[in-house]
Amino acid sequence: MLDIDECYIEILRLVKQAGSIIREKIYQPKDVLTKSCDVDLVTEWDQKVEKLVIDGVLSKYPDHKFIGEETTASGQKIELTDAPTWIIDPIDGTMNFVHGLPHTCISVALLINKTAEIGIVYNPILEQLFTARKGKGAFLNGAPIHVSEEKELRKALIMVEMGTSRDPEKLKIMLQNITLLTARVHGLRSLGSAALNMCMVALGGVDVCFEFGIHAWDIAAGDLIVREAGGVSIDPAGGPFDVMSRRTLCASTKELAQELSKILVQYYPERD
Ligand code: LIP
Repeated sequence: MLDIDECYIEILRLVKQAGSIIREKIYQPKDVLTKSCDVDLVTEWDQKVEKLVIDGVLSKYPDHKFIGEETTASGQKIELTDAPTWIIDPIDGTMNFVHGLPHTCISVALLINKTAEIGIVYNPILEQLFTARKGKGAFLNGAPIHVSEEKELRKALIMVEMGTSRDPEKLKIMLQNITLLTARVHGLRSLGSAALNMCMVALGGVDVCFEFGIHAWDIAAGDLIVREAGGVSIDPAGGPFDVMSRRTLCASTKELAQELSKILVQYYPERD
C-alpha cells in the first residue's frame, strides 16, 4: 500500500528544490526554443526541472508512471492508467518565465486509479505554495484557503487565456467569448498560467476561470486544489471534468459554473 503522506513529503522536497532553479534563472538570459508554434515556448530549464522531479520520484518509487510536459513530444498521445501517475508541468507560464514576469510555477499532481490524491502548484518567485490532498483541504503556504461565495456571473471576476495555439478557429472562438463576457462580468484577467489561474479561484481572488487547449499537466493539480478549496471543477460545457480533454472550467460555486458554461462558445481541441 502506497504511503501518500510519504509521497507528499517527498514531492514537496523535490518541488522546493526545482523552485530554486526557476528563482535563480528567471531574470537571466535564456535560450528559447519553440514547440507546436511560435508562441509555444520551452527553455532548457523547463527540461531540467522536469528531469529533477522525475529522477527524484523514480529513485524512491521506481514503478511510478509520469505524464510530463517536456517528456511528451508535441502532438504525442498520452495514456493515463490506474497506476500511481505523476502529472508534471515543470514551468507553467513558460512565456512569463521567458519574459521575467513573476507569475510562473511548477505544477505537480499524483493520480492513483485516475483520481487526484496530491496537487501542488508552487510559484517560487512570489513564494506562493498552493497544496491540496484529497479530502484534506487546500492551503496557501500552509494556511487554509477557500473559494469566494460568488454565484452570479454579472458580479464575477474571470480569468481567461488566449493560450499558446494560433489556430485561427480557436482564436476566433476565444475572441467571441471575450467580447460576450466583457459586457456581462465585473472584469477579465489573464495571468499566463493555467495552474495559477485555478489557484486564484481556489484562493477566492477571482471567481471563475476557463480555458480550451491546455493539457493534463496544466490542470491536474489545479483541479484538486480548487475542489479542496470548496469550488467546482467541470468541463466548460457543463459535464464532468476530464483531465485529458484539454478543457477546464473552475468556479467558486456550481451556480456560477453552470451560468458560464451555458453562454460560452465551445471549442473542442483534440484530446491529450
Ligand atoms: C501554458 C499555460 C497558459 C496557457 C497555455 C499553456 P506552459 O502552459 O498555462 O495559461 O494559456 O495554453 O498551456 O506552456 O507555460 O506550460
